[in-house]
Amino acid sequence: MVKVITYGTYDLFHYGHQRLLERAKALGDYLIVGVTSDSFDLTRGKINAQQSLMERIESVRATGLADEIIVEEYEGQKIDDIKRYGVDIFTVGSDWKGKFDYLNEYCKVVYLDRTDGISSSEIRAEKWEIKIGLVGNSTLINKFEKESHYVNGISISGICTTDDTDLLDEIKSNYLVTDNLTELLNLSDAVYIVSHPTKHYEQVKYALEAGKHVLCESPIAIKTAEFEELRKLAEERCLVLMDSIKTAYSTAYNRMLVLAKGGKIGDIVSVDSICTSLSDLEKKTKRGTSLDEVWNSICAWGPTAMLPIFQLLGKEYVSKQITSHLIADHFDTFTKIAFVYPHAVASMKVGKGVKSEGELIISGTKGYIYVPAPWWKTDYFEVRYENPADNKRYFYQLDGEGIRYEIVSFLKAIQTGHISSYIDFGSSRQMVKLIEDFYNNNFVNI
Ligand code: C2G
Repeated sequence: MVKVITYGTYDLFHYGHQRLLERAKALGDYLIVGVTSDSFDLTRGKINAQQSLMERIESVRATGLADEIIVEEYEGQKIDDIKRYGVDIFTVGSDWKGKFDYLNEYCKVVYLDRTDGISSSEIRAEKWEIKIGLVGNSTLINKFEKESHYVNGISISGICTTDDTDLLDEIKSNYLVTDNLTELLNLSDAVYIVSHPTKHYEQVKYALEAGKHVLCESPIAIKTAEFEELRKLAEERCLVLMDSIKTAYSTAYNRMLVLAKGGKIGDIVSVDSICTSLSDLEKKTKRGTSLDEVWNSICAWGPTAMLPIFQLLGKEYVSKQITSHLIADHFDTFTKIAFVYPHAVASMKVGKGVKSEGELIISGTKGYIYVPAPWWKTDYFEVRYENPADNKRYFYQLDGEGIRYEIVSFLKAIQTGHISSYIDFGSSRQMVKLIEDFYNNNFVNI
């Protein structure tokens, strides 16, 4: 019996896949199809398969061509599979020509001609091409544009900015750059807003009223009443309004949450997060930018620093104290918030004019999780115990600081109508609430 094996994602199963499987089957008597898992696809750069692993397996099963279906989960699995199943022929489409020659050592390798004119990427792009306009004066616009190329099904419609100093030249020359939001909205299905937080409410509202989906750099507003109003407006109009915090989409961060919640360190008793950066404030001060145009510490870092606290301990803290250091009477170069929960405590320290070790520590009754600086864009963390021999280290690839996964989530939310944000509304609301407290002078000034 000649055993044949082939692998693929098989997203939005199409004629090209069908033909490949038919010819693969014809090469022998028994066909094994390896369908890639979502996490394996992530590590090989395929980030926006539309269908779940189960749906993709079901498409392959429905062809009736596969005698056996397996899941491909890790780099190097092909060799293990070939040995384990006694495979005679490995086959794949000609778009991979040469890439799998190394398998010749274990079995025969056959590249089958790829079917022209059809691909999952094109189907995704055709079905869902979403035009996103970028709004604001931040360098995050450059990052967002760069990351957008990794996600198919979206294009950038232009940039609305009142100060293009930080905008890359190639972006200025390739896209419409305007200071007129209406002009940009007319060309867009959705917007990413990263303007100064004091402008968010007005711009988010304007975009939603124009029927556009919104991804807004957190905080969405600086008053809870405004946040609630925007949320209601989005709901009424069936539009997506998503809070943007890239860390929420980092693989290491999410695995860390699961381990912490799963009891790996026992009961969680304390969460301590620190986020600081000096360069933005320094650069803008030198340039003479008004402080009113610069993100202060609580807005720039507050939502990121609060994220693990709310996601691990919930939003129902018993008390909190905000302490800030101000310059020019209103701009916090440093803020600390101490929280007390019924059975735990938490603290966050954020700074735009104060530097510290940007680490995250989650303390539990059996051990602790240590995420080294800069924890908000880490690919690595450790679970540590009293006996160092029990310590475990975890690595996960982080591409594009999480931004590209965030874009995928936003896109999926638009396409499916289901919010697939990793940040729940309760957390977003609580972030706004604390920022509102700060603006209402509910803090100790040091
Ligand atoms: N294919 C094809 N013609 C097309 C599109 C795809 O013959 N128009 C083939 C591919 O070459 C591959 C199979 O169909 O053999 C599955 O394609 P994908 O779902 O795109 O999976 P891919 O990323 O190519 O995965 O490690 C190698 C893989 O797992 C192959």
